[in-house]
Amino acid sequence: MKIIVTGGAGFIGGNFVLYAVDKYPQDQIINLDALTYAGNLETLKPVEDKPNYKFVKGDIADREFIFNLFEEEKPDVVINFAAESHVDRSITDPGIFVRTNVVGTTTLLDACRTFGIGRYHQVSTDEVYGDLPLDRPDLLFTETTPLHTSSPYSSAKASADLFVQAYHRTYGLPVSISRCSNNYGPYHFPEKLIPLVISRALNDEEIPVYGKGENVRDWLYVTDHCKAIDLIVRKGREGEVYNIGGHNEKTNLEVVQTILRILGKPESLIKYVTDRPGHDLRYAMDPTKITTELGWQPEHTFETGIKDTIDWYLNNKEWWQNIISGEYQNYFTKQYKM
Ligand code: NAD
Ligand code: TDX
Repeated sequence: MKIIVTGGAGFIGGNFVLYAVDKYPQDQIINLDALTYAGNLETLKPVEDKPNYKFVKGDIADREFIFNLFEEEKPDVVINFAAESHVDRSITDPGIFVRTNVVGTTTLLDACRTFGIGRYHQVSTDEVYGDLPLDRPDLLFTETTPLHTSSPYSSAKASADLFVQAYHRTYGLPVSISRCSNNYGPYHFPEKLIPLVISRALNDEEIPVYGKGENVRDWLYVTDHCKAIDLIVRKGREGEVYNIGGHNEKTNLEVVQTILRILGKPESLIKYVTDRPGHDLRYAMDPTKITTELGWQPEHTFETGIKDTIDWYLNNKEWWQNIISGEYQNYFTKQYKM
């Protein structure tokens, strides 16, 4: 089987490529990535010489390039991880989110229609469902929860999901969609909460917490997400949406305090800063469908996953120090004014 993985130089796509190249030596994995600020080929070092792996630099919204690639490679499966993924950046500059997340997705769908495909899989997010109230722990997102987005990021992701479903209904394209909760783990870009806290705490720098730190996220270790996607692509039903999550709800403050405690750093590093505009209060996934239908179960709890993640950042300082020593500093100063 020949699989095009888009966004494979990013956090989740990178973890997926490392997993799939190793697990399926008989498959060909083509990693297609534009190498934006979030793409990093260092992540792929362990597989770069493997015979079943190939990297191609390119933009999923570049129609001519994508059509040429599909004509040449004739992939059996496309798994679309490529996206602009940071909510804060979408608030500053929505346009690129429309281009990559919406136009990029429809370009891939058109190429799949034109050249034929066994399965197109869209990697989506819990954020398409909007948010849940903090005082109703009984409420969870299911696959039938209406789409109700808050940020330019989630609106672009939801729009892409609607196109994927339209291409299934209108053209019969064999698609699937997964919507996962917040991921964490190795190779996570340090603009996102968990790697930002780990990297800054290790440097004894202030940690920005939005608002009162009361917002809740449902955390899943990245390899559990990758295994779920693999299952859906191989065994999931066409035209279906599958929610992915492991029932690991934490307030942001709990997450920050846990990391500081494990690292032996003081809570005085926490700095409460102006809240994110439109900040979603709570995400919580109901993964019953993927659990009962496909037998998926997460292997990590938050407690084991966060320890493994911190160990990874301690043992791979070069990976993240290279990032924060570059253009990232300008982003941080502009975003946080600190
Ligand atoms: P990321 O920002 O770490 O990586 C995105 C990758 O896509 C980068 O390698 C980047 O170079 C590439 N890319 C960006 N624009 C491109 C373009 N036009 N053409 C080709 N490649 C391009 O993102 P991530 O956190 O790994 O997220 C991957 C996917 O998973 C996204 O679709 C995201 O919406 C979804 N998701 C993320 C989370 C999470 O917690 N991070 C949770 C649920 C779903
Ligand atoms: O400096 C910060 N301080 C802070 O309090 C940052 C970067 C975040 N936060 C808060 C905002 C959120 O409530 O922490 C929480 C997590 O923030 P992010 O790491 O930016 O993730 P989130 O906005 O929840 O979105 C993530 O999960 C869903 C991913 O970035 C998305 O790509 C994915 O779809």
